[in-house]
Amino acid sequence: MHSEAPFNAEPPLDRLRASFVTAAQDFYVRSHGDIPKLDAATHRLRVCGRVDRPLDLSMADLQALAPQRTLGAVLQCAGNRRADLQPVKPTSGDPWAAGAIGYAHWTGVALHEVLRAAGAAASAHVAFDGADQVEMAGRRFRYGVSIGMPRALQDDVLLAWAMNGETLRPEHGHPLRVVVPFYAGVRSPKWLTTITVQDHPSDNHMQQQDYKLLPASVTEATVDWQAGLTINEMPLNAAICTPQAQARLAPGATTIRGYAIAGRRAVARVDVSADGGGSWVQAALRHDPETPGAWTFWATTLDLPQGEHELVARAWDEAGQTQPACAGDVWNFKGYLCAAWHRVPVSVR
Ligand SMILES: Nc1nc2c(c(=O)[nH]1)N[C@H]1C(S)=C(S)[C@@H](COP(=O)(O)O)O[C@H]1N2
Ligand SMILES: [Mo]
Repeated sequence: MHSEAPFNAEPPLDRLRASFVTAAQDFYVRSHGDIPKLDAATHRLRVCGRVDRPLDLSMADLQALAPQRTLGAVLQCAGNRRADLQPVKPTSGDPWAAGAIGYAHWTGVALHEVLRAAGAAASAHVAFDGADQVEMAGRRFRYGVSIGMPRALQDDVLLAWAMNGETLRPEHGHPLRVVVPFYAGVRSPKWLTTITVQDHPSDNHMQQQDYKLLPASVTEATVDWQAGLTINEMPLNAAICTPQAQARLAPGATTIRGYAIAGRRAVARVDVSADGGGSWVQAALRHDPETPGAWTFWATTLDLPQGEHELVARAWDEAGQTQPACAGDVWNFKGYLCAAWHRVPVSVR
């Protein structure tokens, strides 16, 4: 647990790696304010802005509006693996290890069906509001973000009420959340109350002044948020889940296990090193070819002699791209998108 209020927690990595589908109770929670207590029986979803027919829907109305669909998708915080950046230089934000990620089956209706029912104009952006109040930068406001209309119209963007076949838990957005596969978790608002079709991105602090990628030279004091890259698609990444950092192992065969993710491309290869990247072996991969939004699990067994070792993992995607070697290459003061080689020191004796 990183903090109790707001509630922020991630599972131990061995537990995360134990199941291809992450159980709801093991799924990381990232919240910016208090978890609102909402009642599905009285909850309303408003669809407004540049639409011909503004909607004010109960959960039952929403469920009757379009066919229900279930899809598998990874959700990942842009701050996943931030802890690996902090030894380079401190950053703001909680020191997430590699557990601010999970894979679940989400059930709901496609956002584009709701936009069509409302007669959404050919506007550029779709903004979302959550029911939670966030306190940031000395202000108190409702959580809000937006995505571009082209992404909003794709089939895989869901308004979801269930996770792994069960009603959403309060901490994961009960009774309704957005799921935008491949995008950073921040664009998948929980406790959804309002969808606004508009010609500009959300002017909410969350969209304008947070979750942006800035160069290493920029600090909290000098930041020009408009110059930052809005974090949407998540980069190629891989993490070692077992053994865990600082593990003491017996000499001999040790199985190294982890996950890898390549966004819309497939993970083509995962290399594992027991000598800090001096030499590599290729791990066996487990994909779900039916589900582009799923992650890849990988494993390999290495013979580790006595001594101190730095285990390293790096993934390659179908385009032959791989990850940067050092956390220092990707450091930024907000601590986002740490996709450097994952390095795990272990001692064998
Ligand atoms: N309303 C609301 N939605 C939110 C957040 C939030 O604080 N409030 N946090 C976002 C962030 S940064 C992430 S990473 C994901 C986390 O989803 P989870 O807690 O279900 O894992 O929710 C996103 N949606
Ligand atoms: Mo996040």
